[in-house]
Amino acid sequence: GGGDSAVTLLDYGAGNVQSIRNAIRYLGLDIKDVQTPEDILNAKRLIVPGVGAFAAMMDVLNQNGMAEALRAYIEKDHPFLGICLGLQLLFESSEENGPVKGLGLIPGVVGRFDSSDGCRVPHIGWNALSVKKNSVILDEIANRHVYFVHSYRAVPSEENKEWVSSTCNYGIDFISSIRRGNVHAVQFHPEKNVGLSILKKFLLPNSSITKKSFEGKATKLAKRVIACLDVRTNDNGDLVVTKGDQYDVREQTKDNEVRNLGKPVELAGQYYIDGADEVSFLNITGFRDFPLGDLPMLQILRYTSENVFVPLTVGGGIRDFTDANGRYYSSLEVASEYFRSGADKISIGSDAVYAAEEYLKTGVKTGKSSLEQISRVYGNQAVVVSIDPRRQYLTSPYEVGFKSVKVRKLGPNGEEYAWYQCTVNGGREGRPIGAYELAKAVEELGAGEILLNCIDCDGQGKGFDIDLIKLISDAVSIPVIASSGAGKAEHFSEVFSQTNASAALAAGIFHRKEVPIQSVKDHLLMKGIEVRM
Ligand code: 1PR
Repeated sequence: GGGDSAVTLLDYGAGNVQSIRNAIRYLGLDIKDVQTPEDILNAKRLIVPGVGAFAAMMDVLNQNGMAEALRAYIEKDHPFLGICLGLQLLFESSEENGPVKGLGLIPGVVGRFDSSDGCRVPHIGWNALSVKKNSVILDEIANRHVYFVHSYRAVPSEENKEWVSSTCNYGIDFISSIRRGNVHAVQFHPEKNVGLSILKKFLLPNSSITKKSFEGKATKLAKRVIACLDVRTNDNGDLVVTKGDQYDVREQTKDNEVRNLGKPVELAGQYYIDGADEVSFLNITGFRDFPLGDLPMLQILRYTSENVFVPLTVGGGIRDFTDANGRYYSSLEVASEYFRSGADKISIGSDAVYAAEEYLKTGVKTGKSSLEQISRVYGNQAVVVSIDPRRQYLTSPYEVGFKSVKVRKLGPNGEEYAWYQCTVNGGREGRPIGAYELAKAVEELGAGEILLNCIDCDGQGKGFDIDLIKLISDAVSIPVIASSGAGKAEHFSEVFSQTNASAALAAGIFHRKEVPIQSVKDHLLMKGIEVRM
């Protein structure tokens, strides 16, 4: 709906655009969805977000004549804001599943980051901009961290430099925003946190922006501090935030009830205000009941994404499913429902273990696993694999055929080595595959990130499993999120200084209000570790 105060939004249907809608609404504006090429030509202000695969987006735009309309609209210098893929498609072409032709308005070819530059791919997290020319909409954020989540990027050249309004350094200097006249585009996600000021500047040019003073100038990719909410229904059917103690969520009381640490939407909203860089929901009984049947989980996501402007990840029960009436749902359908409800990323636990076991046995990528299906459509940066390993001590590293490490703390019988056995169904069943083998297999299969839990450390508050996190973060070139065991701020600086983790996640210390998120970030800043303030 919406009169001329409405913002025209081109939602081509395969990306997660919910967070943009929520941000525009948050700014008090209506949205008019593009239905036909004429809607583009008649737009007063046009936003083109894009998440996922370049080819998928260009296919849709070419089929329905919208690519032509976009070229015409932009050549008339009408107010335009492209986001993420919405910047990339302005270029000649992209190498992603390519080469695929873009709109060809800006000289240059979009290419993939090269992990040999010492950078993990995808580029996920909060990084710093180097502003090249006055771009009006960037004024507020010149020294702030903004959120990137992409594997491909355009690079500055003699031919396109007149367009470049900012670059970001990640192995190389790539184009983080362009501007010419009223045509703007950003590689990062303006709907996340400080980026909101970009939307405000673009949509409400005469609005006054509050200059917030803050400490610490953004200089490089920040380490992320993530708040995790394990949710499940308690015994009278309410969806509550719970927390395992080595994955056991039941209180040691006579009622043995499910631990109840609060309400999901409220807690998530509080963590956003407290400065969490991301929020994760794990539907820990998702493996039992069908997530789409589990409407409260989708409802939680819709409400949360309306007020939480940092990336949301949802996991639990994402796999193919046949419901009680024999209706089959592919994991892609399940994941799409989560994306439509506002998730930026989904995480897969048990189903990724089965896919990795199959792949290690056959060496064949069938393309049928949930991991492959979802990363093919939404891009691998939208797919996290959650690993639930249990430490298995060994007297010698050759006792089992799985990768083992020398452990810092000896085992109960003085064992010097351990391997990390993967489990499924929330730690209930051990599988014949190690965390090392799983991580490398799922990276091959298209995972964009690893959430690395540890059953032994979960809920103990004695620190992360440094041996495990070092083993895995050195084994893959995708980002690894350290998880399980955080008890104090020092545990975060320890894991970032002793391993190559890109992020650290905690649950209990935040739910029980023992350690404020801000105090973790102040501690990391004091230790010289880059964090987003
Ligand atoms: O197998 O695809 O249905 O996914 C299930 C998801 O739920 C997986 O991500 C799995 O890790 C998670 N999960 C299943 N059961 C439990 C449980 O606790 N009984 N949570 C569970 C696993 C990981 C985090 C926790 C960290 C840090 N816990 O929830 O935040 O361990 O906790 P701490 O900071 O309090 O130590 P699928």
